[in-house]
Amino acid sequence: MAVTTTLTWNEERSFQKLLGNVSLRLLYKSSVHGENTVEMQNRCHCQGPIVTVIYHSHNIFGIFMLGHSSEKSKSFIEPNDSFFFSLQKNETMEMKTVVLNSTVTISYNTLEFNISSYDKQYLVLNFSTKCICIARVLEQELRVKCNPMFPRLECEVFRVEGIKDEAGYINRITRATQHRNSLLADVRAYSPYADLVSEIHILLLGPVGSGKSSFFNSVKSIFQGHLTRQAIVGSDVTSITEQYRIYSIKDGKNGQSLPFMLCDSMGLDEKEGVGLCVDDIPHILKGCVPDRYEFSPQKPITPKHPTFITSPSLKDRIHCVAYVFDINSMDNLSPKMMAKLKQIQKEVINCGVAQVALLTKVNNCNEVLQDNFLKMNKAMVSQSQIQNVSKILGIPLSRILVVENYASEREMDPLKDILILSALKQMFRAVDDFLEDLLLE
Ligand SMILES: Nc1nc2c(ncn2[C@@H]2O[C@H](COP(=O)(O)OP(=O)(O)OP(=O)(O)O)[C@@H](O)[C@H]2O)c(=O)[nH]1
Ligand SMILES: [Mg+2]
Repeated sequence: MAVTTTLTWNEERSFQKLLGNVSLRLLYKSSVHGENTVEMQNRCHCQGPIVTVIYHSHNIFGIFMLGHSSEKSKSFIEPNDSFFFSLQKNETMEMKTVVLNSTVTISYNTLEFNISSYDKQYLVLNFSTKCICIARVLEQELRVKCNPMFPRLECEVFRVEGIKDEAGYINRITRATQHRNSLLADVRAYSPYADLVSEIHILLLGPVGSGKSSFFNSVKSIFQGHLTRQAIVGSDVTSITEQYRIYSIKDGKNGQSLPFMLCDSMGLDEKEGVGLCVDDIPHILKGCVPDRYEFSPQKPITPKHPTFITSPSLKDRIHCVAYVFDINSMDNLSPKMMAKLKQIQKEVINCGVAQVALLTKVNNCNEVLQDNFLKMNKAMVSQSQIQNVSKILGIPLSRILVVENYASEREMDPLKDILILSALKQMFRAVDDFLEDLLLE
C-alpha cells in the first residue's frame, strides 16, 4: 500500500502553495520506514530539495533544504540555502519562517541541524528516543512549544519538485509568507481616521462581470482561512448581482467583525435601462439604499421606497468607491461605457468620496510580485491597461490596484493574498484621506 502523509489532503495542498506551487513526494515516514537515520538517509540522499516535517503534539514544523544530500555521507549537506518553518492550522494554514543556513549531521541515530555561524545545534531529533531538542530562540520565532518530555509523533521527508528559479527561491518564499502575514496584521489592526466611524464602507462599482462579487468572496476567504463563495458569481450578458449587498466580514469563523464593509452592486451596462441605474448612484453614495435592495435597471430608488433610509449618518454613507475592471478588457471599453463611467464619476466627485480603481483578473500575479512585494514593478505600471484607467478616470497610479481574485481555485495562495490585502490597505489610505478632509471641513 502507498505510504501517505499525516497531513490532510487540504493541508498538503496548502503547504504546496505556501512553498510556491510545488509538488511534494513523500520519501520517508518514520512510523512506516522505521525510526532509523540510516533508512532515512538511504531514501532521501541525492533527491534534490527536500523538506523535513516534524509532528510534535499540536505542532507541525520542520526545515526546508534546497541543496541535496550527498550519497552515504555523514554530514549530508553543506551550509546551504535552508529555512525553518512552522505550520499553523488554526484559522488559516499559515507558515512562519525563519531563514538560517543550516547543515545537517547524522550521528548516533540523531539528526542534528546546526547553524554554522553560531556553532550551535538548533534542532536535534533523536530517532532512538523520539525526543526533540529545539533552541529556545527558534521555538519562539516559529511560535511552537515543544515539551522535551513528549515524544515526537512522526517525522516525514518529502522531495520538493517544481521549484522555479532556484536562485531566488528561499528569499521569495520566506518573504512572500512574511509579507502576507504582516499585511494581514495591518488590515486587522486598521482603525478609521480619528475614529470618525467604526466601519468604513467601500462600494464596488464596475461593468458586468468585472469581478466585484468575486473580490468580496476573495477578501472573505482570506479572513476565513478557506475559500468561500457567499456572493453568487458567474458570467452572463446581464449582471449576476441583482441586489445591493452590504457585506460585513468576520475575522475567523467566530471572530470579530472587521472595520470595513464591502458594498456589492449590480454591474454596469453600456446600454441605457440595462444594469445598474446611474440615478441610483447618488442614493447609494449617501447611504440611503438598504442592504438587499432589489435593483431595478429602469427605475431608480426614490425616497418613497418603503426601505429608503431617509436620514443616513456618516457611518451609513460610502467612504470609498472602487471602480472594478477586468484588466483584460480595459483597452476595449466602448465609448458608451466610458461616457457612463464619466457620468458616474461626476456623482462620486460631487459627493467628495475617495476613489480607487481595482483591476482584476491579472494572470501574472507572480510577475507583479517578483521584484518587490510592496510595489508594482515598472513593467506592470507601464502596461497600457493601467495607463488607460489612469487617463479615463484621472486616478493617480498609486490608487490603481491590481488583484487576481479567487475564481476557480481550490486552495488559498499567499501571492494572491498579498495583492488583495495590499489593495485593501490602499483603499483604507484613500478613506483616511477622505475622513481627514471631512474633519477639516
Ligand atoms: N481568472 C479570474 N477570473 C475572475 C476573477 N474575478 C472574477 N472572475 C470570474 O469572472 C466572472 C465574473 O465574476 P463576478 O465576480 O461575478 O463579477 P461581477 O462584477 O460581480 O459581475 P456582475 O455581478 O454580473 O456584474 C466569474 O466567472 C468569476 O469567476 C479574477 O481575478 N481572475
Ligand atoms: Mg456580482
